[in-house]
Amino acid sequence: MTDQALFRKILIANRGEIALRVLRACHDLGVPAVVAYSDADRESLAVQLADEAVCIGPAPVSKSYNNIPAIISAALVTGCDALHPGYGFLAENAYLADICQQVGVTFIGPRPEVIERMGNKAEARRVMRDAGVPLVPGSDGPVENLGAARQAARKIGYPIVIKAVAGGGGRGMRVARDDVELTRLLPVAQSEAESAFGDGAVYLERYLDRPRHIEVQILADNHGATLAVGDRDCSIQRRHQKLVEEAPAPNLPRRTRENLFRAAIKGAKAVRYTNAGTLEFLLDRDGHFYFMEMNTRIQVEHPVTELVTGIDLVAWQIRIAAGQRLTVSERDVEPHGHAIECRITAEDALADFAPGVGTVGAYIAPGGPGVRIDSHLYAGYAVPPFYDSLLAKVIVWGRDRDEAIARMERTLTEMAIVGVPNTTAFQRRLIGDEAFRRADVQTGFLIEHGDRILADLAAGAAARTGEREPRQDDR
Ligand code: MV4
Repeated sequence: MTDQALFRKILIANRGEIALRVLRACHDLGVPAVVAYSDADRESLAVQLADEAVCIGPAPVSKSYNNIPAIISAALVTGCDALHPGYGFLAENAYLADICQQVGVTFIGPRPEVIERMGNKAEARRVMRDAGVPLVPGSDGPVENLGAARQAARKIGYPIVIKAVAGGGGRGMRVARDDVELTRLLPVAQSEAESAFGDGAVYLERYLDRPRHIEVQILADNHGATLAVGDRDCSIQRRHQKLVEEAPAPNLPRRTRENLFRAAIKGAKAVRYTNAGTLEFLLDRDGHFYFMEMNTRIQVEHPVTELVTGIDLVAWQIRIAAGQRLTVSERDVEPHGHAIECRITAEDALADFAPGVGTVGAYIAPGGPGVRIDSHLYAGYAVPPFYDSLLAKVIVWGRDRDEAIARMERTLTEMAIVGVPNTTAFQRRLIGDEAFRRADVQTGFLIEHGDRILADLAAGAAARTGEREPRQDDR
């Protein structure tokens, strides 16, 4: 199977592990790639492994990775005919996708109108509702003032959650249990939304009690084919940052999964979605699921879906953008076994996850059967202080969930990152916790089990400090 006539050259407008992930897909497809980098990333692994690299500006993101003119210029001067935005930064910026179109560079993602529509969370709800996708009961569109909010809240039923129309990912969320709290929190949520997103509009939803976060990966080509590739459980989060993701979602009844996939395909078709995308759902304790939002990019956790389906999602993003037809069908993506991803960040779990920086002294990347490490680390790499704290994604595959957990424990035990505080030991404890083992994964996981996991981690650290050589302490 050859991939002719994909692109002449692709600009990778991102950094860190995802720049490397996209670069690897380009190389697997035989397409040369240019990595756009900031001053702070001159020494990055993606730059070192790229066919070409181009500096797009100083370290602050507003001057480099979020700088649309700099990125468009970089694509044009290097002769790129396509651009991959990765995740974060400008990945869901409809304006970038639009300018790309205007200057003849293919944006590897959905059309600008689709990015725009799904970026407005109230509009996304409306589209999905009209398509017959189940939604959390909520306001029809934004609530304009307190009177409208109180009226909507009474109809929805307390507790309710106030969410930013321009938000997503839980930022700026506020929960109100009654009229009094709503009255107090509505202006707080509005002004927060205004300062965070430049848009103070908010909408209301019924607040579900400790739901699971389940998402469905979609691939859709430019010829009308739409495929639900698989589901992931991403319930284990801390301050709306995902920590652990797995595929397929454990203990999901077959009928529920079928209905989820059907709803996701219906939703994606309703917006004439193209390329890779994800529909996020909440699953309540009665097994009902509700659409929450749609992400119009490749996601951090995409590898767990790749490991259980054998599909290269990033390669498919590129092929689809080049106009190729999806040649995989429902049968090809039947999940095989179980995959788990642990995000390793430069944070000190025992100091309330304080972010850290530093230079990686030594780095031991694990391997062996069923192990995949997506990381831009190397010994001697200086972690810049300007960007997000993701250091590595440790992804394992097993024939079943228990085997995947055992492999994850083994892998995190092998892993060593010296010189930068990191969450490897914390993740090792989390994965080993009995609540995780019995698949008690829901969005209250860390609230319910975090103290025990952290106490266990602290006890382990103290025991080792009392021991011989400080061998594992700074792992
Ligand atoms: C909710 C919810 C309960 N009810 N919406 C947080 C992340 C963002 N994508 C939406 N989030 C939530 N929305 C309603 N109507 C609970 C959360 C939530 C959550 C969701 C997924 C994973 C972890 C979470 C932790 C706290 C709250």
